[in-house]
Order: sequence, then C-alpha cells, then structure tokens
Amino acid sequence: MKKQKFFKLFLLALLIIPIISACSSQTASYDSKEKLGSQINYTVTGIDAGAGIMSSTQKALKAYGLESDNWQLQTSSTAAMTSTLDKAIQDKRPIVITGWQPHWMFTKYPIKFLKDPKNVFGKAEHIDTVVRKGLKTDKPEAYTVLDRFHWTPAQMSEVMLKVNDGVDPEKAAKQWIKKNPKQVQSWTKGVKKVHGQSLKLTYVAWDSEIASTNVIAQVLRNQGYKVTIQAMEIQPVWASVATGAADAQVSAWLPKTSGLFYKDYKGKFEDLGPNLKGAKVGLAVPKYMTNINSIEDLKNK
Ligand code: PBE
Repeated sequence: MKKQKFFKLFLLALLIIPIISACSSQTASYDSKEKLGSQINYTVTGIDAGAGIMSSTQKALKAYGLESDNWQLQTSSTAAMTSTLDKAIQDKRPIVITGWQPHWMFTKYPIKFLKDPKNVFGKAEHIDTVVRKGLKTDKPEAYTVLDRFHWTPAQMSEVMLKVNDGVDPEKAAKQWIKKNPKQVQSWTKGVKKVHGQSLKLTYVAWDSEIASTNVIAQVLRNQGYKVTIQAMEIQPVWASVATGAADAQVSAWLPKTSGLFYKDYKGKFEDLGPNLKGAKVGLAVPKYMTNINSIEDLKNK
C-alpha cells in the first residue's frame, strides 16, 4: 500500500514539475512586434566589470539615449554570458550581449554585431604587444621575438576553439606551433637562443588572451626562456608592464577597448605594434532578431 501511494505521488511530481518550470521560465520567444526592451528587462548581458567592452557599452547606452530609457548593463563573466546566450538561443529568446571577435561565440552561435552609427565601439581594432621599458637592452632576443609576433583572427580563433573544447591552453599552443612552423620561424629567424633566462608575461584570462599569451610564451620557451605567465585583472596587467614587474603583455585592444589604460600609462611602456589586425568589439544579438540591426533599434523597436 505504502509503496503504491509513493508511486502515485511520484507520478504527480513528474507531471507537475515541468508545468511549474515552464511557467517560471524568464521570458518568451522573441516577439518582433513587441518592444524589445520590455521583453528582456532592458538589459544588456555583459562580462567582467574591468573589461573595456563594458565601459564602451556604458558609453553606448548614454550616447544612444538608452540609459534614460531604463537600459542597464549587467555585469557577469564571459562564461556566464555565453551560457546565458546558449540558453536564450536554444529557446529562441531575445538577448543583447557584449560581443567581440575573434571569439568562438561567433563560430558557435548564429549571432550578429549591431551597427554602431555613432562609432562608440570604433570600427576595426588591433591588438598590440606592449613591453616594459628597457626590455630591448636587457633581453634583446625576447624583444625581437615579441616584436615580430603576429597572427590572424582565424588563427587565434583556432586556438580558442580548442581550449573551449577542453584542450589545456599550453597543449593547444604547442599544437598550433607545430602546425605553423613557417610562421613561427618568421618570428624567431636569426634570434640567438638563450639558456634559462626568466621572462614574465601578464594577461587577463579572457579566451583571446589565454590563446595569444600561451602561444607566444611557448615560442619563447622554445627559444630557451623560462617563461611564467600570470593572469590578473586588466589594470594590474598594464601596471605590471609599466612598473617593470612584468616584461610584456600581448593583450592591448586598441584604439578604443584598452584605450583608457593606454592613455593612463603612456610613456611608461613601449608599444611594439599590432600582433593581430581585424578584431572587433560591439553589441551583438542572435540573427533571428531580424528587425534589430543597429544599436539605435534598441531604443525604437
Ligand atoms: N575583450 C576581450 C576585452 C579585451 C579582450 C574584448 C573582452 C575587453 O577589454 O573588453
């Protein structure tokens, strides 16, 4: 008897739980006839507070008159943002995210950048290699390799995707180096090998920076350096190179995204120029939001 009662309750639960969870699911599928803001609580889903894309988004909310329209930027992390994006796309729900390229989010999900007619995020960005003053005389071999380091958005994406698939970043870097000997040789050609000199690189644990920092660190290890890489917040990354606590960083998204730090620390570092061209930063939405194509549409549609 007891067993039967339990079984009935169990069946009831099986029936009720999905109904409850369906009712409490945050928002419905995207409805192009309804105002977008009210469908997503006037929220842009963002990443960690220190990221340049976050301050640019705040500027955009002001510039496009969205702030006065109750729009807000939600702080989280890249992992939380992409997981929210993943769920939204599964249910065809509306969502606005902070997006950038190179990143696997553009490979994995059908999303598009919103046009930015006021040019708040800037057009294309480049990622520069920034080294401490005096590196050229202290460690000329490392300086030369860092100065020559450059690759393409597609190459960076390849490493990022691997890491996203669960490959250890150092291993993914080694595999990329093995697959691209000519390119790596063009960075190291004629550079004398060293024997265990130490070298420190700092970076922020964003997917793009994990990829680039691990690749260049591994190339420098192959040149004989004892390279340590240390993850930290973006501001300490710039400070570490400015004070000489670190030798270099390869994560300066310019002119806009890291522009403030570039200005703040100007004169206290050496900019070796782009290691990657054709990066892009902005707001992005799923492609099924066909009537939302510009940041201006967030206000009007
Ligand atoms: N990002 C990735 C960083 C730079 C690299 C776009 C998230 C940012 O500062 O916004």
